[in-house]
Amino acid sequence: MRPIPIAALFFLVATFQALADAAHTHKPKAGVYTGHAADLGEPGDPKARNIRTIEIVMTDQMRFQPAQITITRGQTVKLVVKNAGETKHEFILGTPDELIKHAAAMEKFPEMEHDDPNALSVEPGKTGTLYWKFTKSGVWEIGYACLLPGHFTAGMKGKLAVY
Ligand SMILES: [Cu+2]
Repeated sequence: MRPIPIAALFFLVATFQALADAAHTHKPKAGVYTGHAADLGEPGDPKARNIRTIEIVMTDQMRFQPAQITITRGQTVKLVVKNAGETKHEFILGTPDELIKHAAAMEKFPEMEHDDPNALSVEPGKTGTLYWKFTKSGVWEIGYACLLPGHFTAGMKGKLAVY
């Protein structure tokens, strides 16, 4: 058996660390939100004025309804996410890059729980609520997703546009 080159080991450790960081660290500094989904804005204040409510339904067909949402930049949104299925689903906000990396991590560590301001884990028949302030404009082909193993690859994702 050939020894594994040390450089490859460093690469593996660095990759794992990057995944772990992407998945679960928050480094707030000087009041600027730098946690999950920071490229989409920041956690919303439930007491903000002019909150827009958007209802999203999750199904066992591995779909979000609607599968696309459009938001005005600067708007604080109350996302009311109902699980209409008979299995658990998640609603996680993020950029395509973040969500794809995170989905890969979830395949390896299916028991990973999400307790983050950009994420909801919703039991069957229940409804979860998440407040988010969309401070950055852009169009993300994947802006929210369910990252439970198999769900993301089955198409459980939605498009996000902020103008
Ligand atoms: Cu799901």
